[in-house]
Amino acid sequence: MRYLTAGETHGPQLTAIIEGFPSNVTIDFEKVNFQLGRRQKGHGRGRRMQIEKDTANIVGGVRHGKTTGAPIALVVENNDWKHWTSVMNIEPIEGNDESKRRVNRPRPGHADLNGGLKYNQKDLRNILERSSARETTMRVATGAVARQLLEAFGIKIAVQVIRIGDVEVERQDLTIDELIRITEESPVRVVDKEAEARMIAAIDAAKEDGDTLGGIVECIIEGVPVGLGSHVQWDRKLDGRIAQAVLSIQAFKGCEIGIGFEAAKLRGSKVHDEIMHNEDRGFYRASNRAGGFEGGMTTGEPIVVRGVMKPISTLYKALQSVDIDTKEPFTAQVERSDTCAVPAAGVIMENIIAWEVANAFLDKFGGDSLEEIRNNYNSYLEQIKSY
Ligand code: EPS
Repeated sequence: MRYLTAGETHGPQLTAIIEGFPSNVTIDFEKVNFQLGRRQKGHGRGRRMQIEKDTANIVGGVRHGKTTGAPIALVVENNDWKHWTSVMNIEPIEGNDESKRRVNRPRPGHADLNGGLKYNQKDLRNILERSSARETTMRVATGAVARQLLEAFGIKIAVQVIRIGDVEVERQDLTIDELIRITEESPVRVVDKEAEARMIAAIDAAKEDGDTLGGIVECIIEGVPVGLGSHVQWDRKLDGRIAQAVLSIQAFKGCEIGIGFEAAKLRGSKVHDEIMHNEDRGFYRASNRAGGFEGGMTTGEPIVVRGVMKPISTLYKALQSVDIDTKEPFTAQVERSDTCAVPAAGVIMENIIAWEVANAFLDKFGGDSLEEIRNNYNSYLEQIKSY
């Protein structure tokens, strides 16, 4: 299974095509739109989110509510397009730099300068329009389709923000259902009310100063069977695939699985999870510091992944840059943006991980239809039971 996305942040629409999705999976359109709505939320978002009301239009591959096995085509319209029809016109237009909203002062931390040099573009708008995190809309939409396959097998996914700037949440012992319910009600997607208030204050203070804030998000997936991914080849290791997907999210700079970087400080006896067995559960681990992976394969314990998002690089208090025409020092061009998109980034990470897990699920259980996959899945569970 694979997908591609296309479209610019201020263009008419965003598009995605999913190839290789099995047939007979019920697709609930509201669930796709629910995920898109979650991605738009969060304290710290800018004015653009008041313009957009993202809803996906499925224009291929689904008939009478079920997938047919054909490529699934998804489209999300940009409401903001109506303000950009001339600037983003596909036909040549007359006008000066100002009317074309040409960008010639690259913003540090963005793709602007590298992209301009690489693609030989003297208007950096041609880079920023595609590098914009607006593209994550389609990554959430494709993940929201893929997670409906996982849901058919009882797999549950949750995400929580665990840090924004220097504010960290106090950990609580919650079930995945409680985690989903509580974070959904929080404007910064946390379970700790005290940290929530401090995070909101930190975002407001950064906004006041024309600055931005990053953070850490944590995703948990429960109900995944043992043996997704494989140790036999580097690009079949599912933890590695997840890390690649996480680091491909705009502004993500780090990814940890399980206790992650903490493992460097501890002895092996405090890192590895002891193996247990009982009649009910079969094989299981006494702890889950490995975050659900050993040898690039799922252990059957919950998958735990953290991602680090850097502060958004579009600053109202612009940083030092160089004009690409004159080569003179200038402050970077100021573009409208968000102060903090960490809560939204959590939703993005959750859905892109859902995609990776669904992909590994299909690698393992194969099949072109849901029925064929279910047969393979059930017979594998039988095999595991009698191992
Ligand atoms: C973004 C800049 C802002 C964000 C955008 C990502 O957009 P604009 O330039 O139109 O104000 O709002 O995020 C989204 C539009 C979105 O849907 O998440 C950027 O430069 O990456």
